[in-house]
Amino acid sequence: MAQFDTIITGGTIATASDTFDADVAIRDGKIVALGHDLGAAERVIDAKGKLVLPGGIEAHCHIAQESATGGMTSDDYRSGSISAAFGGNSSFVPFAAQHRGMSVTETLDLYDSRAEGASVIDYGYHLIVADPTEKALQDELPAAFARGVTSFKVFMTYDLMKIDDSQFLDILSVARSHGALTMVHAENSGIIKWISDRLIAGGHTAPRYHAISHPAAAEAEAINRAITLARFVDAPLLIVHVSTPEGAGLVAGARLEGAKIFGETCPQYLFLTKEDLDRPGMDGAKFMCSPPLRDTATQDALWRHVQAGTFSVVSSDHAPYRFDETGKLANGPEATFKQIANGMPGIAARLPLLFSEGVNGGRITLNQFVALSATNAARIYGMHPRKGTIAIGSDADIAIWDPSETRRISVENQHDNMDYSPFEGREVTGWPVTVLSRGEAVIENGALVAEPGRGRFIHRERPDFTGYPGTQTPELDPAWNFGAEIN
Ligand code: DUC
Ligand code: ZN
Ligand code: ZN
Repeated sequence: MAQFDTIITGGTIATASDTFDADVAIRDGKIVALGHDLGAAERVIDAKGKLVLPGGIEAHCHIAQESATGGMTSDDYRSGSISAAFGGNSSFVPFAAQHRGMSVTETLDLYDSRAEGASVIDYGYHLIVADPTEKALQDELPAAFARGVTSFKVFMTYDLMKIDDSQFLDILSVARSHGALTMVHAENSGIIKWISDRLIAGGHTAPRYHAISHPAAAEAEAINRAITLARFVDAPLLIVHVSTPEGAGLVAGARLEGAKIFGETCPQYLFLTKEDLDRPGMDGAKFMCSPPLRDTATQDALWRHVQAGTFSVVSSDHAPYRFDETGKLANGPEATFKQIANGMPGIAARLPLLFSEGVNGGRITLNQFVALSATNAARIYGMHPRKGTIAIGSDADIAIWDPSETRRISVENQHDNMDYSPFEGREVTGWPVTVLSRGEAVIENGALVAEPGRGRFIHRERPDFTGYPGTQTPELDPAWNFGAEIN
């Protein structure tokens, strides 16, 4: 019997810190040796001229998720995971969305039933908390943490999802005491409502007004408040989908001051602009997401923050709603911008776009690409070093990239359940050709070779913040005993 199950030979390995030529030996789903002339294997994958990278971790995507108003995403765990794998990902962490009236346990059970038997890659969930009852705070969030769901997301906007500041503090405090990471959709609800009401009353209902109704000020105010609340109780916080220089600047400033504040941005804010909302008819609806697309000056500023390390992750925010009556047009062809589902697909486009414009375009190094696409997510979401790196003992979650293959992104090569791609026609150089998950091929030379259901739930651990900005002294001592005498 051969010594190894698989050896990947002749490639160039890159991790978040190093780039080197070596072979990778895999046994029982794990990386067991790195080097040259490693020995015999059942299967040899020739990676000559290719890059051998940690498989991407898609840490922000909406899969088999219904919105608070009932709309369902077009991708389930089967199609979503297949699309993710074609895009160079070997694991993903969609959301399990609690809606008001649902318990946390019920929510997680529901998503287990949606994911089990369906995914081709490993998966976890971030828990969206929309109903932080006493029972949820006392018992259910700690139970979710023990169940391997170690990140919670909250919304500061959307009437049926948003929490108020004191509820936010409750969740941050519970997360802190268990070592969980809180994530936040930070936009000021009042500003958005105030402008939207006036726009609609004035007959300004087309998709383009979506961007006007979600100004940069709404994002900046909410990010500032979210960071202030997190710092007040010394809780780590990640701001998802940062779309403005103002918001990114607040994240960068807090990090410089030593707070455990993390930021995420998404390809749509780096590659698209609000001009796309002006497309004829309702076509602009395809480009509606929240926060909205901005302008080219914003793109440049956000790239600089990517380069400077403000953002720990670049995620797709894949929120797939088809351009038909099941999705964007559910409220008819005359729907106002308030009645159109927010979000766009991009789970398979994220890494090719980031690689092409980032690495081949000279904006970031290959090692930064690995950090932004896999390693940082693994660390801050409690999966490192099992996932997100190429090291002895880690899961053999590997994407083999052809750095010089040029493709055009099209809905046809995204493999999701969508009828459009917002990145349609865009040329990219660099393409993931083979993806392994725990040593098993999921994508091989551009073809799907894995069965739905092989993906496993990732029981995530406490996030690892080593090497990130350090602790601060909070104004409120987090060990403060609410029952005790206060001096
Ligand atoms: N927020 C997200 O994170 N995704 C889609 C829409 C939204 O508002
Ligand atoms: Zn959001
Ligand atoms: Zn999202």
